[in-house]
Amino acid sequence: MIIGLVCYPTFGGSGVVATELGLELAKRGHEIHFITYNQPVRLDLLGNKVHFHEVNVPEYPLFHYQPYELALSSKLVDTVKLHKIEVLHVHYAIPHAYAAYMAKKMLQEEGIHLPIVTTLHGTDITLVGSHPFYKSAVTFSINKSDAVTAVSESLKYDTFRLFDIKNDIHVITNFIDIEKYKHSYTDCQRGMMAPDNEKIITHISNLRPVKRITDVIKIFYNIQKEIPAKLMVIGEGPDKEKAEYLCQELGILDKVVFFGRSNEIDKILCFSDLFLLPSETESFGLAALEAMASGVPVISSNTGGIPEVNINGITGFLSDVGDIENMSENAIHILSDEARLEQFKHNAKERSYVFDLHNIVPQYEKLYEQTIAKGPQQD
Ligand code: GMT
Repeated sequence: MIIGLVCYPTFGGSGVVATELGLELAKRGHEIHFITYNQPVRLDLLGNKVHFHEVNVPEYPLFHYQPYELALSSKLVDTVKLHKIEVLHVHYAIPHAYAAYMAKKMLQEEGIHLPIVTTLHGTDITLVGSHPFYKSAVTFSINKSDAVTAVSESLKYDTFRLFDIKNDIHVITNFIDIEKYKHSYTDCQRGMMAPDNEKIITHISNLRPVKRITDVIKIFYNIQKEIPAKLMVIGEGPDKEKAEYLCQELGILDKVVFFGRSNEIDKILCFSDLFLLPSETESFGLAALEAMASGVPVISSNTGGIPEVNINGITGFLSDVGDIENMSENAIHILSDEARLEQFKHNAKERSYVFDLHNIVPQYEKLYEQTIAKGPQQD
């Protein structure tokens, strides 16, 4: 198939999922066209099966806001015509599903049918999308998509709860490439980060308020009072400074490493003992799954799709959002006994196999085939 993929090209989970999906689809023989405003961060392998088309939005003094949707829908029309794209898969509803529908209508005028698959990722539904400013347009574009997927049962449920949706929603979960995580622990160069007696705790996110980064710091503060430990924080975002100030206030700045954005997530997870994800809401928690695939147990909040990934008492623990004490106790419980820690690490890795891309990517292929086969629908 010739497949167009629209996503955010940043470090966010939805962009990562779209990029890994495109790369795997290309390996499986499909021709992939990424259409977005920058080359996606994990897309370092352009070739005869993987192409990137940049959406440009030139500055113009009259525009207070640059009309990205307009530029995107125009670029979609041109790219679909030029490369004979058979199906367009958009990741994150806002504004991608809306721009895709506009492109579809423009192409229809020229007798070209463009089936659209929309994947809902999280805040496009739970935080941003359901805001009254966007809700009508998001509802419209989900209902106008030829197929809709959500990355967890929880997100599917939230979509029906928050919007008036007439379409089916298929749950196709996020995935990881298990092969990438088959490293041996001796390769990890753990000694560079911490002495052997210290445990390494990790948090990866875009450090936005929804991630509750100050909870991460407070949980770590409680842990290091009981167990020698270091905290690795990976990512950039609006709450980073707040986190740094809190570390200073608590006197633990020397025990916390802020890495910024990193393309070396696998290496950092390789030497981690525990992953913290105390988010306010999380439709899936791809970062937690990546940690588990590296054999790192997860201390998380019991919210959204996280319990579909992290199994309480097996691969880590789940606590109520904001229950720092419970999360700290659970972390200390896992870390304080070597045999127990090893068991949790083993369980986390085993659990991650369920989400291997070889189980998940064929579900997208099947959905594309079905959507193309349906042909144009009455609109
Ligand atoms: O909604 C966001 O935070 C952005 C989005 C992204 O682009 O990173 O994250 C969401 O999509 C990820 C990939 O499907 C999920 O793993 C994250 O759980 C989800 N984030 C939230 O629901 C907060």
